[in-house]
Amino acid sequence: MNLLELASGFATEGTPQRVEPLGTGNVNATYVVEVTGGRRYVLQRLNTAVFERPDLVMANLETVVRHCRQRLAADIPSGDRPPWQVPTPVPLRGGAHAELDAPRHLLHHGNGSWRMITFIEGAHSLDCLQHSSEAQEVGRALGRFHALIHDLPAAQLADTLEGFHVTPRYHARYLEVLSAGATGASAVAQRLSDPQAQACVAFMEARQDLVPVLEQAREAGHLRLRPIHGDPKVNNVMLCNATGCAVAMVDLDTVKPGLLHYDIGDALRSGCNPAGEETTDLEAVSFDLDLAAAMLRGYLHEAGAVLTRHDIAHLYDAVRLLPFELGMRFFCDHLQGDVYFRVNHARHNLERALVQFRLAESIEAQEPELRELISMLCDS
Ligand code: GN1
Ligand code: MG
Repeated sequence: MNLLELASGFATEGTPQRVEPLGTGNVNATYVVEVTGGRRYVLQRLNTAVFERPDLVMANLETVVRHCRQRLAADIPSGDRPPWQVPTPVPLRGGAHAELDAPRHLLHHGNGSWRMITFIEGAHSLDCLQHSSEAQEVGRALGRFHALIHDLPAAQLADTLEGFHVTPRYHARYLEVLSAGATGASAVAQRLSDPQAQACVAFMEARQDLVPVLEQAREAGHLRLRPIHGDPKVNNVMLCNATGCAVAMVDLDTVKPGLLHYDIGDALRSGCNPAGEETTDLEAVSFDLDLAAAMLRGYLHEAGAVLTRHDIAHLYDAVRLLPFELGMRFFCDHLQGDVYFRVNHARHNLERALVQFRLAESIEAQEPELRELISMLCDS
């Protein structure tokens, strides 16, 4: 079955005419489908090596979308901004092509699980930010999203990605892979012999104390779990073409209880490195304090009231930890032979890891300024 045939399994308003790859997601394969009449939709093949239960992913998505829609319906519209939009799953067309036990939004074909989601029209996303105005909107988007989902009951969501953002778990896995590579002539050992891989190993070894900072604060009762987006990287924020205002957050597969710090750290690590996470020019990688200030300002404008004294005290740690964690995830995946993140070439995940570690270093080099910025913004 080709992509157009797959697309026609869903109840679109019009007949699918064209399918093209969309975006730069590292996990699912994503396409945009145009139907007669001009409407567009997002078609995705879920990566079942990552999301082992696509049925539960779709059930969660339905729950999150329903909750956001109810909240938005009760909201007083703010006249000066375009309305907030929610990407919504499209049901299967009369059950066509679906296996009998498939949920109403999932099309099983071969060993793939496909779903369709509405396209946010009149908006675009950015892979890298250049201007403070963009960063402020990304911050507002995350704050708005947190405000929308803050009362989503955890019991309504299945945990479809256990251990997501729990840094000590990634670290434990990394240490296992590392020790597997310490002996013999395995593929892991061979990858570890590369000088850039050795630099990654040394970088992480020097920062072992960083690994448990957030989880320890959670265990001590200083930070508590709340519903989060989980993957708020900058290109998951849709900005209105006409006004530049944030109008949606997409990629809602990882919404579940977590620490707000995972989200805030992830938005800052992805948005405040103007070179972007796919650059191969390590010298160009740095953490931009002006972008960070604008993003935090935007976030606080929408959601500042929910941050406690302890939350604020751990913001710097979060901003430093998230690029470190992602670098470790990329590097570990490189050592294991790229089983999680989609890659274009054999060193791709190693290169991505080096970018994140360089970013973490840039954050460390600006620690006093960043701490000062956080306290200035949060105390005002
Ligand atoms: C993955 O699929 P995508 O590209 O939106 C990953 C995030 C990483 C991101 C880095 C479920 O997100 O955690 O931050 O790559 N998503 C998952 O680009 O692991
Ligand atoms: Mg994602």
